[in-house]
Amino acid sequence: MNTKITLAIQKSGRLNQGTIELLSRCGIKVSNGGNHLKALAEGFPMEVLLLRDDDIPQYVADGVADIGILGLNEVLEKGKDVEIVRKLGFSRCRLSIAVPSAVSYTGREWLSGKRIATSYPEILRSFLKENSLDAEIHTISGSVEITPGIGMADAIFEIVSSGGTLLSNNLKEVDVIMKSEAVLIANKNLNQTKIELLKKLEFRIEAVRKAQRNKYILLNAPKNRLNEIIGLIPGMKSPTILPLAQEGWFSLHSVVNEDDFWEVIGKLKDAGAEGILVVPIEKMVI
Ligand code: PRT
Ligand code: ZN
Repeated sequence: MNTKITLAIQKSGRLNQGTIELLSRCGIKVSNGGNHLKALAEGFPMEVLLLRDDDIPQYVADGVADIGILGLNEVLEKGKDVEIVRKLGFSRCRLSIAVPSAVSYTGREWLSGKRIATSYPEILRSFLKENSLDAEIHTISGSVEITPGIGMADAIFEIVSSGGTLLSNNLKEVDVIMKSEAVLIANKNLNQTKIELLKKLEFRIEAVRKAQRNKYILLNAPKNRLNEIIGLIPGMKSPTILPLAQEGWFSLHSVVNEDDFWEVIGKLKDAGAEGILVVPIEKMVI
């Protein structure tokens, strides 16, 4: 019986580096495979298929690959029958409507009767349907942003990340339709052995993601304000407190969530904390 799980990843492009990095943090080393379709993975019973991202949903739906990593936008566009297992937190972008800068976009009804260029016709189609809008969809693969400038479209529906491409084409983002990031997808009929392997992989990914979302914080606190300072740190359970050689001072260690980070740091300083050190966490299992 095959005791390996087959993972499909993008061969080259925007997702490739983030995917290889995530796997590496999970202790899985993937050789780049040269020109080959298959690559070997070390550190996990896994076989890796290197594909164009467009092909990954079909491979996973058919069971040629058991699982895959690609952008949520591509999964939704292809509409294949696969399970979206979890978000992975990299290759973040959004799919937006953009119009020429001079246009006054009054709201979604402005799109009625207009020509919209996109490389995501299916996502656009369902958005138009949901909003009862009737617009002409022009499907284009690549350089969608130039189409309004050459009179081919009135608006575009495209991936936006920094917004630089829109700006350099005299376009403005007027409506964010969906947010996307890399996701892990799976075939819906995995056997028990493969389900177990997927769970093991998810466990590793979760530990890496948690670590990425948190920082380890060390600081010195005067005894008379210790309780106040402890109260400011939403730690894992409770912070570690160690006495310093200097009388009346303690060293305090804890974990702070990325979202609360700057606010907490500011409050700690105001409460008399000194020598604050913030360090990245490699893995986190709680
Ligand atoms: O060859 P293959 O088919 O595998 O790759 P691809 O050319 O289809 O895709 P690729 O590698 O360009 O992108 C893969 C995935 O990365 C996408 O499906 C998204 O999920 C994600 N992603 C994240 C992006 C971007 N950011 C991005 N900025 N995909 C494309 N872009 C393009 C966008 O199309 C637009 O033209 O970058 C431009 C906008 O960028 P800003 O920064 O100027 O706004
Ligand atoms: Zn592609």
